[in-house]
Amino acid sequence: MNVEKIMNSLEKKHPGEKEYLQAVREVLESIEEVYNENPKFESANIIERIVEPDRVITFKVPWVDDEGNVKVNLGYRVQYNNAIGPYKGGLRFHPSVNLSILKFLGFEQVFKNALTTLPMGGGKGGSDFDPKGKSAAEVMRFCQAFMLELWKYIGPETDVPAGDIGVGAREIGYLYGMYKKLKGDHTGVLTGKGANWGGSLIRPEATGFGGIYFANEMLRTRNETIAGKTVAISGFGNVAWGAALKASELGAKVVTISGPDGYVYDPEGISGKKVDYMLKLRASNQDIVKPYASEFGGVEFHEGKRPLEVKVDIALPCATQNELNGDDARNLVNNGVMMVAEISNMGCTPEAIEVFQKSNLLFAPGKAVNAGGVATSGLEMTQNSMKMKWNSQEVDKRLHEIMSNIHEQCVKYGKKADGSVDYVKGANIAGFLKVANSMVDMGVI
Ligand code: 2IT
Repeated sequence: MNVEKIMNSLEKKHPGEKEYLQAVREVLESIEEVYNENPKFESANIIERIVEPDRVITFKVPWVDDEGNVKVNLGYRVQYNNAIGPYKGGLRFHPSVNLSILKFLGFEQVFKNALTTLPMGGGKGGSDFDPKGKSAAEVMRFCQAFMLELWKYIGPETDVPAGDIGVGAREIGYLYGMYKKLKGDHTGVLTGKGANWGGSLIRPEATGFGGIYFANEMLRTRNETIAGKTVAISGFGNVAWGAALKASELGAKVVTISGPDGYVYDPEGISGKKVDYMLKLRASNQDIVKPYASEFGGVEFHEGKRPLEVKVDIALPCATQNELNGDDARNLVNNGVMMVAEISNMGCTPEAIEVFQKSNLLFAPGKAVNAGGVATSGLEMTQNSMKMKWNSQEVDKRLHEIMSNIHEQCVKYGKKADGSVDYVKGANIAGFLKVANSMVDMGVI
């Protein structure tokens, strides 16, 4: 395999798809060695097959706003790879959504899902719909219109969507309701469902909880734990909430959360009712964190700034792709940060990752750290097909085991000569081998 040659040809085929090209390059650079050691991959041309999605479905979504205006958004589903199970991955509703972003997310999802130990292929979808400021009725009408098209392409053994940025329990409810009406059966075709109608306990918390379990495993390699550490979290949505909840429960002090408007610095630590308040912030649909500062005393709000400038022991990006750049990384390193774990998908730029890897700190990528979310979606699928429901201890125990297993896989494939772990390489190789070997087994299809 010649990484530059493949990248050149992809850049020609998919000009301007920068997030997609970034995600592919990272994986190819990690797996080059194992790929070249296994001639069966080259003879099956796995590389050209794995970098392209199986198919991309795009559609228009017309809907009517509260004033009676007819609006049109774009809808997508990228069915990336189903070698090890049905396509599985979230839906993102955000004005930034485009094909490049969904292809990068789908590509990441393929390897992430392989790491979870569960039988799930990779996919992703969404829309450029902006939920900010929309009424509940508008969100419902949009979700219904979106599903009116999407339902033809999904199913419990075909493709199982879930939430991502802008798609939470409420949106999954509206999407599921429409699917059920159109299809006429009550199957587990979406995950992240409500607890009363097929959803798994712990699914809302799972991405953040899993991220903290993984972070603790990383710290354990240095005989440390998260207890007593100061933590900067970016974002304030579902993922940031779960991470803040578990980190504070385990005795860490979470000092920041952030939104598009800036970040709050709470030196007392964000725990208890302050973590609960994050849910209110989210539910207000305003996409801002400033109200936190007026709700609680002794808090600073830094308008237009990002929380990575704060001196902390641990940084957990929990917002969106490329939110942490080279300057942020140098800042964190100069401030003596000991660990950066991406809980957002591809939260760090390649330059930031390079800075981290050159210093002696612990760094791990989103596809390993945040896999607890989709893993618990997998556990929801298991419960749905058994027509059973596990209690939260059962789900949490399995989530814990899965995160430890992912950590072990990263160590197995990412251990360096000096004993430290390259988690980027470890996660990419472990995920790749599982998917690539399955593709080889199944022939050229
Ligand atoms: O990025 C992710 O892994 C998710 N948004 C969760 C996907 C899922 O199917 O639960």
